[in-house]
Amino acid sequence: MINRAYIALLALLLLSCQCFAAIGTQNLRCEMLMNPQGIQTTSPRLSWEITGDGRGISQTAYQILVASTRAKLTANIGDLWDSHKITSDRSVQINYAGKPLASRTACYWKVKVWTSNGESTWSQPASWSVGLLNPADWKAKWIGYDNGFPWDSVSKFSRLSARYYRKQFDAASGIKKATVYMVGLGHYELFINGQPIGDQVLSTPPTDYTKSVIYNTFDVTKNIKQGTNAIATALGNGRFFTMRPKYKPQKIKEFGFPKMLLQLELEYNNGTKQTIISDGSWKFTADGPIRTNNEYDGEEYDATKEMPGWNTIGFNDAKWLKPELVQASGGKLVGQMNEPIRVVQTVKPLSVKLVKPGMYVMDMGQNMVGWLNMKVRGMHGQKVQLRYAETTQKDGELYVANLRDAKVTDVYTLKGGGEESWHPVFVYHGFRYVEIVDYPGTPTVNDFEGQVVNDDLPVTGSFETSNNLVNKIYRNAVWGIQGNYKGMPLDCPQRNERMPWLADHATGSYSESFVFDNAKLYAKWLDDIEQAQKPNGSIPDVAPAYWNYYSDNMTWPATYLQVAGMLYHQYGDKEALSKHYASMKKWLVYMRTFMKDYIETKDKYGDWCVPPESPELIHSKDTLRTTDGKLIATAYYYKLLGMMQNFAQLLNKPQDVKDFAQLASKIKTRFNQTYFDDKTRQYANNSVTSNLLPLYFDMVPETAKKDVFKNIEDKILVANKGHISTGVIGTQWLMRGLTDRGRADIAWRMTTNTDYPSWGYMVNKGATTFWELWNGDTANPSMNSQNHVMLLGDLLVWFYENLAGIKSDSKDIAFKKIVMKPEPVDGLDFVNASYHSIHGMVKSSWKKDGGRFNWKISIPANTTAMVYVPAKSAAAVMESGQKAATSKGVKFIRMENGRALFEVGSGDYVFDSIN
Ligand code: RAM
Repeated sequence: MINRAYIALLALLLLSCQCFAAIGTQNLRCEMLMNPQGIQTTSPRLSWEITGDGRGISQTAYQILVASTRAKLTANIGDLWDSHKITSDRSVQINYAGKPLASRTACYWKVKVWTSNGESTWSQPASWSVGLLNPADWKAKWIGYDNGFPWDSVSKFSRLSARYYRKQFDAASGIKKATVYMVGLGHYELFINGQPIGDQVLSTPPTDYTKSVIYNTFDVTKNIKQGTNAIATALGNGRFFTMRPKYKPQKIKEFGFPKMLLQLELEYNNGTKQTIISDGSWKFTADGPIRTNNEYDGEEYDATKEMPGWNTIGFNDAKWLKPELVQASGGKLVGQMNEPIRVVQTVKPLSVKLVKPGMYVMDMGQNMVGWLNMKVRGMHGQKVQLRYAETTQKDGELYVANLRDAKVTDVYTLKGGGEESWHPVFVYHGFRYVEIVDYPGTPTVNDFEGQVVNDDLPVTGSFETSNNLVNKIYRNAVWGIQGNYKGMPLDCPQRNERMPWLADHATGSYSESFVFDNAKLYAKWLDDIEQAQKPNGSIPDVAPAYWNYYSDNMTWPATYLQVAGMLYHQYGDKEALSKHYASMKKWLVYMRTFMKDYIETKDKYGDWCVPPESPELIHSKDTLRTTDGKLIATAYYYKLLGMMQNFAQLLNKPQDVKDFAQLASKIKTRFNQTYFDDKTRQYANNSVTSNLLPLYFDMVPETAKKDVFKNIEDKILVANKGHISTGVIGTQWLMRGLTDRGRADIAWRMTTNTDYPSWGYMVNKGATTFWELWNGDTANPSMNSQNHVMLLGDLLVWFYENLAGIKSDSKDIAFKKIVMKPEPVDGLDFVNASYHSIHGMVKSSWKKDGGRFNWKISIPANTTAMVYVPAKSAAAVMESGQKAATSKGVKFIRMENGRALFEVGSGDYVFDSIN
């Protein structure tokens, strides 16, 4: 019997754009992704999530309807696409295959599925709209002003005031639809009739603006009224007018003065159309309240310069200037496909203390990224100064040495006459402490609110254990990860750098996917990286290449392949591979030119930031601690060839598979001849990284694997007394490398250390995020951020895949088949974790109960799981009170290394085993 009530379809997801519509019982944080506007593709991918009671629900067929109006969809008319019933178990990443989509098309869609439990009803509808696909769709003109004003200065520490633009226009009655397409470089705020449009901040997203420029699309039907309207924008500098212009021009990319492009399209009920564009008829001024704004140095806002009503009708702009028609920056216009940056949460300060007359220091209790909203009362013209830092000095004053020459100072000038409330809009800060100077009266924690600003990504994971230190490490990691998302992943959010360094998020992107749905952010980053590739194939270390670093090493650019692989493995995003395959291959072919006799000679950073021998050092000088750069580069080349073979296979390129395999085999032979010492069974200097890379990348001869692993064990346990000794490279493979060979206990030991060097050491020293250096409390401040995520390595992957035991199968990717294999290491009593995969929610909660192992799991509909229950025998395992092997929907497969392996379909299970 078909019981429709028991199957609900959840989450219609347009993966290549941004749509999640929640249906059913679960409450995803997904509203913001619903109904994406102005996507830049004619073949969006559709995914849905099935939820239902009972076990073993699998999809047998689906039908998608896409309609051009809501009414048609309601009437079940798929005038754009009716897929009809398609026999398939695929429920994610289905390419739209209906009528060709033109610019501006609105699409409403829904899906129904047939499953092992019967047929579902139609899902709730969701929608998307197509952006402006052709350059000819744009009638608007770029406007700006390619100069500073007398109060501006263009120098190393530039001061450039915000520019304010406005225009009035008349609209007739009977507006059916109004859509505005907006680009403001670097940042913009947009208003219609005084109302802010959208809740995004720090938009336009950062790109290399000579390659691509992202526009936003807003439905503003409700904002336009019959009669006269005013449309207005404020433009800030962002990455466009760079933070250090005219300073080291060979290193820092400059784009020019802020500019904008705006097109407002009105559609009337009677079929007529009206378009309002940015052009020479606008007015502008730079003599408004934002006197300067600069990501490194801060924002200065003079409320005495406010222009009441400037963004509404009737404002007298007679003294304002005419903007110049300026050159486009050269980049292709593309609709935003990744989530916008928003204020995602608020933080109440812990304390404010007077440190010397007129100067207070406030503690937010958390190293956070965003800004401060301040309430203040005082006299006209009084100035309050806010300066931000991650730590304080002994005397309680700020410690700013590690921010290098970033001035990180906001200044607010009061207009007077009552309570004023303010926060900057075109800058953000990375800080825990704030110095408050010249605040009128006594500042209290109630006068300030921290606003956390980053890409607003759905949270995918939760992770909690019986070990408090591990929970703190996890918590700090989450703060670090989110704080470093700024439309691209950054290295750090506070000093005069804030650059999208590639290797910082190599395995990191994979770790982060367990915490946030980072699929679209990283798809965007792959585009950034591809756009940064030189014609000869070279890929930089920083992309977008705001800093001109094309050092041609292997490990930083390798991130390009690692991220593409992550998107495929975690989300089933095959487009990440197909779109970037040619560029990845080109890069590898280019790097081949630096190979001498199958050894890759190019390396720059080595195993960056290993724990140094003395506390003040940034980089170790001890050749026993560091790892030979060529060894690293060659091992990476080999590893990447393996990944490329896989990609080529998936994309049906058999000749490439062969070529890559042949080259890989030659590299392996030469690598072992060069670095492996048959007598000592060691690679190179026997550092953990030297042995780990070949072992984990499968380069070690079968007969030597045990011995090589023994060297790693000895190095960690004996020489390093259970401590970590790897840097940014080794740490990416370490925890999994140990666990795969049966030594999760060593990984656990390193995780729970609290003395130097360890993650726990950072926590114990009061860190609330992660440090750039293992010795971040003592090292030279010239490179010592307190909020870097690169030393996390594969720790979070290990938390989820190994401690919780939630992992996608490597062939049946994207959690279509799930490998549930926890490591109940000694010292850990329970883990409660969940991961919202693209197929649905996976849960794993295990606890040790006397001699019993109790494990609750949830497997989403339309997936299966291989479940490894720690047990002496299959007979010792119960499931929901039954013998597991005969329990409904549970199939015993075999015993494997002290675990009983079962196969299950979707549903909730409770396993109990007696050990
Ligand atoms: C530092 C960056 C980054 C790292 C590079 C090599 O300056 O902060 O973390 O990737 O160096």
